[in-house]
Formats: sequence, C-alpha cells, structure tokens
Amino acid sequence: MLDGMATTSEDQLQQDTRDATNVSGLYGADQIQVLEGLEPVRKRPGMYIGSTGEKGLHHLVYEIVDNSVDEALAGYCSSIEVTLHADHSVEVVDNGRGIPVEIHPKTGKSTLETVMTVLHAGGKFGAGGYKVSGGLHGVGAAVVNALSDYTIVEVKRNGKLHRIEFRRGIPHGDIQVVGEAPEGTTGTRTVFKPDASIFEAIEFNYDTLAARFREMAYLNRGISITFNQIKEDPETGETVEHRENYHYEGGIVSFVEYLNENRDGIHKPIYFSGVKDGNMVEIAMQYTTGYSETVLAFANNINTHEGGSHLTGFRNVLTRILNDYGRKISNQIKEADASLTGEDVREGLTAVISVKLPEPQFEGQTKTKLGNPEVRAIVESIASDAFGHFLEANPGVGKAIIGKAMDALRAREAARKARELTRRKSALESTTLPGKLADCSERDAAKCEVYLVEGDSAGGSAKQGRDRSFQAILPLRGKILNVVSARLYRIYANEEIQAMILALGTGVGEDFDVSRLRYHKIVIMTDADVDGAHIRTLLLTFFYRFMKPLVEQGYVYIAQPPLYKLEKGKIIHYVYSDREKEATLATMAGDVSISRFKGLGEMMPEQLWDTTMDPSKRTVLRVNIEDAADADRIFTILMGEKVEPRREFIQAHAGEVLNLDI
Ligand code: 0RA
Repeated sequence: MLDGMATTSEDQLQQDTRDATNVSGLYGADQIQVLEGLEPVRKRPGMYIGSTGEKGLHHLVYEIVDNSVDEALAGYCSSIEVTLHADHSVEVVDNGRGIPVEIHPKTGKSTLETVMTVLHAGGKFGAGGYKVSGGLHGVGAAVVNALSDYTIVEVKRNGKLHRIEFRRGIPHGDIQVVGEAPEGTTGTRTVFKPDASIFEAIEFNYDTLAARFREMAYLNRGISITFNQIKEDPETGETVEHRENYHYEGGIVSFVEYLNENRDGIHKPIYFSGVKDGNMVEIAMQYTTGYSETVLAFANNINTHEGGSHLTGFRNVLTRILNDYGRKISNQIKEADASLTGEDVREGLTAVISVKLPEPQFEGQTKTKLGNPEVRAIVESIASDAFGHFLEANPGVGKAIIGKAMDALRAREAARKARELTRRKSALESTTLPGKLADCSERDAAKCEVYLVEGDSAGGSAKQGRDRSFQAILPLRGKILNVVSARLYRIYANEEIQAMILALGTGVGEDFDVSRLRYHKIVIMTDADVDGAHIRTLLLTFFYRFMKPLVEQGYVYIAQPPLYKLEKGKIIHYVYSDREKEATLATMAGDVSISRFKGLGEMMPEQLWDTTMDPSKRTVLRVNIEDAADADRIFTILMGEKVEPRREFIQAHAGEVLNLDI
C-alpha cells in the first residue's frame, strides 16, 4: 500500500526509472520523460496500490476522492460527486479551487500535467501519511493515471475551463482552454477508466464504494459526497440511475447513531474533541442495552482495524474514569467489589474515535495500526478531562453506565465459573474432541478442513462422501443459539457450540488462540433455504463476535451445494443458480429431466463429494469481513432484539445471499 512504502522500494523505483532508457522513436522527448516516470507503476502496480485485484481497483477511486476530500478539509470545497459510468469509467467532480494550471517551476509544464504524470510530487508518498489539510494534493493521481486506459481532467479556474487528456498515463495533447467557467465557479473534474490489461477485473462494487464514502462523510462533518451509478439494463438497453448523498452535520455523532440504528441507547451519544500540538482528537460514544462492543478507531480517515495508540489511550481513560467515578462519586462500586475491567466497561459500548495527525505512522500486518506513541497521552488527556466533566454534570447517565458495567462484571464472574466447569469436565474425559466429530487422519492443520454441516442426515452423507484423510465433519443440530442477545456464559453452556469450540481447538473469548486452530478451512455447509441461511448467519455471528481472527485471517468458508441436477441420457450437469440453470438448459436442448435438491440430506454421498466437497471441482466462498461496522449492523438487524428492522431487512433482501463481501 502507499503508506507502507519503504525507502528501499523508492530506491528501486529510481533504479527502474534509470533502467528504462531504450524507448523507441515513437515518442517525443517529453513523452519519454513521462513514460519513464510512470513506467514503474505499470510494471509493478502492486507496489503502489497493493494489488491488481478488487482492492487495488477500488483504491484508484479512493486516491482521486481523497484529493477532493483534502481540498474540502482545507476549507475550499463543500461538495464532491462521484459517478460510476456504464463503461466502468469513474468521474469525480469537486467544487474546490481547481488544480493549478499555471506553469510548474520544476517541470516547465502546467502543475496539472505535473501532478498527473510525476510520482510523489508533494511528499505525501514519502511521508507515508494522509494529508488532513492544505498543501499540494494530487500525489496519488499520477498512479491512477498510469493505471488507466484514459484519464481526462478538467479544471475550472480563473474564469476558464481547462482540459487535458491522457492515454495510459501519457498526455494526449497539451492542456487547453476549452471554454469559459461560469462566473465565480471553480473546481476539478477527473474521469478515468481503469486499464483492463492491468486489473483482473474493472467492475466496481457499488456497496464497497458507498460504505467508504459514507464513512468519509461521517468522519468529515459537513462535506457532501454524492454517489451515482449509471448502468445499462442488459435486456431493455435502458439507462438506470441510482443516486445517494452522504452529508452529516453531526459528524461522528451521526456515525454512532447510525451504528446504533438497530440498538437501544441508554443515553444520548456523548461527544468530545480537542487539539494538542496539531493533533486533533474526536470521540463519540453511546452505551446500548446490548452486550457487544463496537469501537471503531480512525487515523486520518483510515480505519485502523488493528487499533494502536489512540485506541489504547481511549480504553485506558474509560476504565480509569469509570472506576474512579463508581467508587468515589456515585458509590456504586463498594470497597469489597472487584474493579471493573476494560471488558466490563466496553460491554454494550458503541464508539468512534477519530484522530487527525500531521505525521501518522501506520504499522502492523495490514498497516492499519496507529504507531505514534505520543498520541496515547494526547487522547488520554483530552478524553479524561472531557469524560470526567461529563459524568459530573450528568449523574443520571453516569449511574446508568456504572450499573451496566457492574452487570458485566457479575456476568464475567459467572462466565469464569462456567468455563472452569467445562475445563474440569474436559480434563476428566480422555479426549477433548466431541463425540459427534468425524475427524480426519491428517495432523497438519494447514491441510485440514472441517465441514460444519446442518443436520444429522446431511452430516451422514458428508461423512460417507468425504476424503477422510484431510476432511473432518461436524454435524450441527437445530438452531444453535442467538449469540447476539445471549451473554457469553450462556453460550458456553450450549452443546452444539461447545462441540464446535472443542473441534476447532482454539478456545473462545479470552482463551482464544488462533495458533491452536486444528483446521485451516472451516467450511459452513447448510441447505439453500431459509433455515440454512439462518444457521449460516448464526455461525458467522458467533465467529464474528467470539473468534473474530478466524474471519479476519480468512479461515472461514461457505460451501456452495448445487441447486439442480440436469440430466439427459448420460449427460449430467449440476448447476448452482437459477441463472446457470437457464444457461445450461439452453445448451442441452430436448427433454431434459430437472431435479431440484431440497436439502443436502437428499444427496447421495458421491454426489455431495462431486459437487460440493471435491477440492478440484467445488467452489467455496471465503468469508471476509472488510467493513466491521457494516457487518455488525447486518448481524444486529438479523439477530438482535429489535424485531421490526429484522422483518424489514429480511423482506428487502429475501432470496439474496448475505452480503458479507464474500
Ligand atoms: C493545491 C493548490 C490549489 C488547489 C489544489 C491543490 C487542489 C487539488 C485538487 C485535487 C482534486 N481536487 C483539487 N482541488 C484543489 C490551488 C491553490 C490556489 O488556488 O491558490
């Protein structure tokens, strides 16, 4: 990723540039310079945008939109409009000052052409950060340009409309004045189409982009981002437009309200903010009647999934202030009581922490952990003053929060006792593996798979059909448990869940240790009906809440059993959707017999192996929770206490697969 570029890579880039000397006479001297400048990007796109897959593709859009957001944060732009066109080009329009078109002293070309063709002009690249305000933007724009089939940039500035075009990063003609800008208007319009010869696919995912723009709008109070999609209906050829606007005057307070849309708050969201040494800190938080914790931390608008110093600071303050308040002021925590732990004070908490720093340092495996050590103390001092004062001024809220945390403390004690019971029980038994598990013989977890199968009859077919050397089967009976509204200690007591925890070998909650995982593929195999979808959701919710690293590290999969068997004489086709059925039928012609599988249990063991379990033929979908906030919302809607949103959601999405970015 851009932020992660080490110095050695930059040296390498310069070396690449020096190496690229033998360009043929097709190009003029100017163009050779540009080509050499952007050549390394086209040669090794992954080094600049992470990958040439879906993530890298979407990164292009973020680069361009981020530049407009920077202009908004600098105070010069109020609205940004993004359009996905039917030909997969993307248009980003802002009403900022317009990228300067004047001659750039270093290159002798317009600044616009310079930012579009010169790598890291502006220093953002080297500094590894994200600009919060001011300065010269457009750093990532050259990378986007290099990886686009074409790019068009129009700038309204000084009463004129300027335009320049590029093909695969190379200027296609000079910058030109193509018209007048209406009185008093300024801004930048960029249109680019990702180069299909570079990316695995160039189709954008509307929901992925929408989630990011919404997040951006929450994190940057007041900016307006409009998102349009223009599609052509493949059948009628008609143009279909979809348009959404994200604009929140409440900023991260609105974000917390959105996250808690389907939960009940026990007080109004609390907001505090402060600035120290150029570091801005904003926190919004609200306790709910539920038990799950949703704390999202951002640094310079980047979701720091791996946490970091800002989150540590916030957590420290929460624990310290609530213990102090509960003991010395509200007297709800008595002398004999144990202290509230971090876990106790975060139960049912929804919070957004957003810091904006001049020089953020991103660390960790995915570069989503904030490193700056000084930020912990800055967050602590701002949050502890503000939260302390808030509690003193709002004793009713303080009392409710401490009461809730004390409930969590008592539940934690009960859970510990329940867990000790399971531990003692398993110590007494000769083996810790559940009786229902049909294990595999392989002992290298990296090669092993476990199928979590709905129902005993499907479990039976799977046991007979599997390759027992590396495939294990665990049949699960009945509706497991509603894990969102249940407390942790009730979950331990559930038989199906206990069997699964034991089979996986990782432990759960505090005891969870991913290195003990016994199978590197956990495949959920349920029927293609409503009950199957429900059980799948239950299992995913459980993993999401209590074994999150399993999902984050890509160990969880969903099996794809076929829906129909199409048979004509000796020819048999298994198809996985209605669409595929129609397409396959068209190729078969004549009287084909069609049978629909009502459930996995109906399939013969060999059939199940051939269609769903044989690694050389099957399709399995990897579950990948990109957007914790969104996934959490869906789970909450589906599983939570509020009935109405669940009904609406199910009605609206009937028949669809849960959209979990799989
Ligand atoms: C630096 C200076 C100025 C404008 C911009 C950057 C700018 C960059 C982008 C990228 C996308 N949209 C943008 N809008 C503005 C102009 C400074 C001035 O006019 O004095």
